[in-house]
Amino acid sequence: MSHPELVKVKPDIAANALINRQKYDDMARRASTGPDAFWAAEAKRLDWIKPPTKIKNTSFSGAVSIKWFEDGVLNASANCLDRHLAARGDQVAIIWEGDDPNDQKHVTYRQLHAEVCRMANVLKSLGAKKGDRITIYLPMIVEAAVALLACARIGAVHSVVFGGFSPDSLANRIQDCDSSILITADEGRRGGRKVPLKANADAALKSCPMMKSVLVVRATGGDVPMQAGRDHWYHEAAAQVSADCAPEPMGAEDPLFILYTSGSTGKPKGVLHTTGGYMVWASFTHEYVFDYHPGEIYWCTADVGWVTGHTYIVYGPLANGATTLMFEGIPNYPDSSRFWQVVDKHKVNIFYTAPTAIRALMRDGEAPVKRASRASLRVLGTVGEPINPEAWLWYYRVVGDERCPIVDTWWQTETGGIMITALPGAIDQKPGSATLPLPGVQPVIVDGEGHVLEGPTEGNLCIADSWPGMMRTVFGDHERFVQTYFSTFKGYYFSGDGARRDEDGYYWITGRVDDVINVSGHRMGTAEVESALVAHPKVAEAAVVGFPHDIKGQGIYAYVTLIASEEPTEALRRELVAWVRKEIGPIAAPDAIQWAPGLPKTRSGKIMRRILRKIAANETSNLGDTSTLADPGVVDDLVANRAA
Ligand code: 6R9
Repeated sequence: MSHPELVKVKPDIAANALINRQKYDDMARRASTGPDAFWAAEAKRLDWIKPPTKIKNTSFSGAVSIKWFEDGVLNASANCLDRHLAARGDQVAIIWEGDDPNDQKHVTYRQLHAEVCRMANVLKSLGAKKGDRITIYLPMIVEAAVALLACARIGAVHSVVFGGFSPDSLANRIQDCDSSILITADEGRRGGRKVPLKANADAALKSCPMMKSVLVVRATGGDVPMQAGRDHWYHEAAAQVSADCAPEPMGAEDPLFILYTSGSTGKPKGVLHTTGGYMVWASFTHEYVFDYHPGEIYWCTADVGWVTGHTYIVYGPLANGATTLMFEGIPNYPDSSRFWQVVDKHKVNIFYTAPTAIRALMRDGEAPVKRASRASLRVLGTVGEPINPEAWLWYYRVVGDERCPIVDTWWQTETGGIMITALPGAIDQKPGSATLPLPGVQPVIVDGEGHVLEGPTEGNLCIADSWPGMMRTVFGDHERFVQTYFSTFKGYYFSGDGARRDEDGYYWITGRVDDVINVSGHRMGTAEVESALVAHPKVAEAAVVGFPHDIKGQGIYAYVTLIASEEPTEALRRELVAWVRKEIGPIAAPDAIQWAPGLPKTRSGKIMRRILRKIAANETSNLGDTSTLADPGVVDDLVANRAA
């Protein structure tokens, strides 16, 4: 599908941006020709207890060893808090916007520092020490950020488990990293409903004998049972300790956190990030990608349970002394104008969200957006999946009034931070393309045999050399780290994504390589077909998978959700097949279209294609684990209404 639009950097934005095109080119050159000098200079954005003298010491072959700034000593929480106190102690660090539009809080750097010290002291009183793993299972409340930073302060390794995960998933993650302290809350709030976190935790802990202490934050005031000796109310414990806690000196390569993420096989992997390189990457990318200027209000709508929340709600913005907004709610509660009401209320300058949210809001039309002025907005971002050009253009035109550049940021839990993205003042945008790599990132496209392809091409997206923010290992299983990321293409980090590079060197992520469909020997990105379907005015959302086909090898099976005012008809089905054929070509025409009132999505909004592939293949007797779906009921409907 060709989209001729090129959205050029606006001169006034370039003039005021931290990075213009000339500076970008210069940085990219210096980062590739002299990484040691480049990253030694960038490391100065942090406060080091002992500055590093060794910068890069990494190998992508053999046993794979990644070390950055290895003789440096620092503390992540001191970088997010203490060093800001003199200049901006009374500046708001966190604006918290509750699920209920009447609930809000403003927390200054000084207040946040005191609260983090208190929680750090409480954790110490429970016996926590450097290197211990602490699991965090919290809703989007200020204490979630406090908990991350309190762990970092005492050198404990946090493992955040998204509040929407089931007791079983929580238990598995606690067991895998052998954590002995859990920080949770009575309940969470989302979209006017309550999430029974403490009850889930109690259920999980039945199979976690290693768990010694549970710290419970009182969030809703709901009545929850407390187990004597094990469970402690946070507010009671915090009242007993001081608001001073010296930050633990940490080696740059000491672990900062573990975050579990799913791969195509096996149980979730504990992605391990360490302190120095991750913090440099978080600060570097947050400042430059969002063109963050002091005093601006920055809002990332992710949940702190995902890597986006770690890097772009907590560590990146706070390392940079920013004001970061934390939102407890959802995009359509109380109604689908909520995001834009919050933007106006708190005068948000930089807004970062997911394509799935944009597409959902698109369904409700422009009116809810136009009810807010959005005059404060300056930069818009997306993350999490490929954004189809239609959603991109809607975001650009309707939300940003064609005023705000869009940064489509490609990255992964494993990469620690953003890797490929436009920069607001430097890189012309193309709707649907993540555009160009950040300085220090060396993407390569590799064919199935591991040959690096040059020029305009398409293949497997790999990274040729290490960058400071990358994961260091899979917790407790370095061999799995090597196998998963470095064995498919020797000497390269393999992302698991496919990508196309165009004649301008721009990257277009085509989706997970495991989702590529091979139709009669032609490779087809599921994202491409979905993008075409979603471009149809009657289609709200679409998910496409391959299914076994006698003649073509694989056929294309499309699940289509129509906009609210449309009814599924045979005529419309034929119209959509013809539409895709026209948009991409005959090989992309779906073999089957199933009307789907809803798609099976994880709570982070990712479509669970594994299930869609099984339904498409008529293997419905064993759909596997559906417990992490936001709404498992969706699956029954899809099974019952398979397209013949
Ligand atoms: C940050 C995050 C990583 C996977 C990644 C890719 C997809 C993320 C994207 C994107 C296209 C973007 N992805 N950002 N695809 N364009 N801008 O989402 O981490 O949850 O680990 O997911 O998400 O497929 O491999 P994570």
